Amino acid sequence: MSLREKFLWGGAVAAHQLEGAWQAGGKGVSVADVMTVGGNGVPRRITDGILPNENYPNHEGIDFYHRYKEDVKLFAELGLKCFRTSIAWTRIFPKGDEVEPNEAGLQFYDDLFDECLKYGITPIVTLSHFEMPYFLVTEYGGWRNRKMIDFFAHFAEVVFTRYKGKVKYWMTFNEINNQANFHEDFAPFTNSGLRFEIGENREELMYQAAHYELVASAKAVILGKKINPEFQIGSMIAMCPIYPATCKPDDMMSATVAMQRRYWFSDVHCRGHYPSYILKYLERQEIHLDKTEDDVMLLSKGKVDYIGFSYYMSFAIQDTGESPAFDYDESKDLVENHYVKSSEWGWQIDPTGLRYALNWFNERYELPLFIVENGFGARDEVNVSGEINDYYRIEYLKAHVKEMKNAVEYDGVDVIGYTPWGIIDLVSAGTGEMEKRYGVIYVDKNNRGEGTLERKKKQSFDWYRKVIEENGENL
Ligand code: BGP
Repeated sequence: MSLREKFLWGGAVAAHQLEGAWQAGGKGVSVADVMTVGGNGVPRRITDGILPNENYPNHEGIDFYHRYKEDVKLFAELGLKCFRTSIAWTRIFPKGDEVEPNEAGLQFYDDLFDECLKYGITPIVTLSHFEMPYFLVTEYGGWRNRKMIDFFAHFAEVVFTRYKGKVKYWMTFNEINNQANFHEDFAPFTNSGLRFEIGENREELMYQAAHYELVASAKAVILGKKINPEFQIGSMIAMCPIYPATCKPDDMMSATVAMQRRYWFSDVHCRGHYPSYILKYLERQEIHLDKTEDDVMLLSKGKVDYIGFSYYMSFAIQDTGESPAFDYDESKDLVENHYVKSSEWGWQIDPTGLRYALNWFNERYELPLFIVENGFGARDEVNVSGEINDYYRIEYLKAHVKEMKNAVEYDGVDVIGYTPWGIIDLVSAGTGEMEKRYGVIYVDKNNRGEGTLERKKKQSFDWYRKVIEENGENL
């Protein structure tokens, strides 16, 4: 058995990481426009609106807003069947709580989707990819506030209605489960717009915000199906499988618990209710969620059609004995896996883990799976002949595509498509820098914001073009 005939080979990006034009066409300020720049292990934070420097990376991005025609043409040359992007909420609702949408913002995505469709490229759209209107953070406290559910549902309804004839595949929240790692600053600040006060119970807030987001996601699924029953609306989960560091039974159990703590989000998305182990955990932690009967009903009715997920790396865990039984502490218990290599940013490279992840989802939910992010972040060099020989990226992608095929051919997993991350170089979400590159298309711009923004094909461009042309047959 080989890949589906109409397998969706594509590329993925997110609005705030490449569009730039942060104030064009009536766009409002999003959290992504006012975050600190990280790098060197420093997490990014939402500021009080004060920006770190005038070359703030997301403000210009790679200027995709003005150059999308040139870029979509390159995607067509690459042979992409689909293109995953997100809609910047602030282009449609600059503040987030308005009733009437901003027409110029809606028109931009109409034009972008038309341009893709012109070349037979299917748009795949995420509603909330690590951003939200900054006004909703300052005025309402972000997703700590139940009102977000209605603001988000209204946003979803408006874009579903507008693009119902152009977009079929949707995802609600990018990497919704990333916030499970609430000890760190970056993840909770992005989709959720949470700014923690000193002394606040971060964990409690995370679970509450996540609950509202899950209800909002379910509500969007229900609305979307009414607007167009053909819609396929998926979840988007950050999947980094957590292995036991050894076969010691307590390591094994720690890995099971760690997986539960990170991946219960997909249980709610796919099964329509909270799993028992999270309910027990919340009880033990004395976390009482604001969860109404209506919420429970919405969750049960708004189940997703497919599971979109990102896969970059795997983790390993050992039982340190320090964390209370079955309440593992991610910051203490994760360890390095000596069987795999790491990228410069410490991301553990593990292609087999992709097959493992595909099987994990398949066994658990038996839903179609869509690998909507996978890729290798590196500092690419342009050589004296002006070429970019990113053989390491080809090696990474090839190994992962092979494992994806193994999951399809040997394990019978239903995979809809594969969209490598950052198909064109863009601003890194984790660091805010340009020089952690993923693209098969290079963009001339450095961390200081200097460069011509010229696009150049890397060696991986031709490699990926051939993979698509042959539907992954000869890797
Ligand atoms: C995922 C995000 C993307 C993206 C990618 C790579 O978590 O969905 O937005 O940026 O990771 O991460 P980074 O940019 O930090 O290298």
